[in-house]
Amino acid sequence: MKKLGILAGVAGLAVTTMLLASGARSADDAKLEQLKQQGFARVAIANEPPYTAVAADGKVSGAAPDVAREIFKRLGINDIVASISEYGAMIPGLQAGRFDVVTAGLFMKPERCAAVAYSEPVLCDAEALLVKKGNPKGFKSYADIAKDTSATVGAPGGGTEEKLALNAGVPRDRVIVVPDGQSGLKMVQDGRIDAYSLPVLSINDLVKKANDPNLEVIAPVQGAPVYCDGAAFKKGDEALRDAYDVELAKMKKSGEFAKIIEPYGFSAAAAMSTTREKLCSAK
Ligand code: 6CS
Repeated sequence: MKKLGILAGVAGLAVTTMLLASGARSADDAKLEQLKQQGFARVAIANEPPYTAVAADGKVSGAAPDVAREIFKRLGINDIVASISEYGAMIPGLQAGRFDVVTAGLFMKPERCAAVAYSEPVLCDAEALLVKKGNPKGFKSYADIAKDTSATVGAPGGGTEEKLALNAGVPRDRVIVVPDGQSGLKMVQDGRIDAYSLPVLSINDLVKKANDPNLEVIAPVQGAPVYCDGAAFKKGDEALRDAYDVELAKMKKSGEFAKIIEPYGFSAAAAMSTTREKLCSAK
């Protein structure tokens, strides 16, 4: 056993030597140095405006990637390359090394905080329900949907709204996994689901673009908390996350953070009024 220990020690020394030779101040900075050499950070997004959006020409925008792009530039990483992922697949993809960071409006919740290394808060929002005009079933909360044994609600797979509906008592077979906003909108329009749930700004963006007078937005969903996301890094990449937080704090202080997110409808004050610690310990 002693021999194995000596071998591991020698290997570790070799890796650290190589990293320090590459310019990393310590083994901790290895990820930052790796991304600098890579020239871009691989980000996971959902393509859910205004959080994240991919145009027909492939251009990535949205409040979350725009903040990330600016911060990574300040860290010497010139660009971001985005992959679209279902919310439920983002954390496993991050842990498997498919992405370097999730910048998608992935809301901070204790179970997620245990699985990733979140930055400080970036985008905050309440929850909403998209229903037919007149809200025929009178939904104000997920509990209302649970009580109506014929009611169905659509939500992103592995997303917060799916969890909120299930926790409110909506049976699994009445919580319909919907792949994206356009599908959710169509399913409500066609009467295939009674409600579609996303954060308020996402639902409002869908409704504005749909221009359909037969739709109504119930917001905020009663009893659902206001959530905030952060950039989500892999456990072990805390040095990179900390470097990201230093730049995020500077941008919050200078007003540049507000300049990026507020045109999308987000409140800089909301993100600055809370912390990762509070959000990750919320009951
Ligand atoms: O964090 C989540 O799970 C939720 N966040 C956004 C921005 N949209 C839906 C998703 O369920």
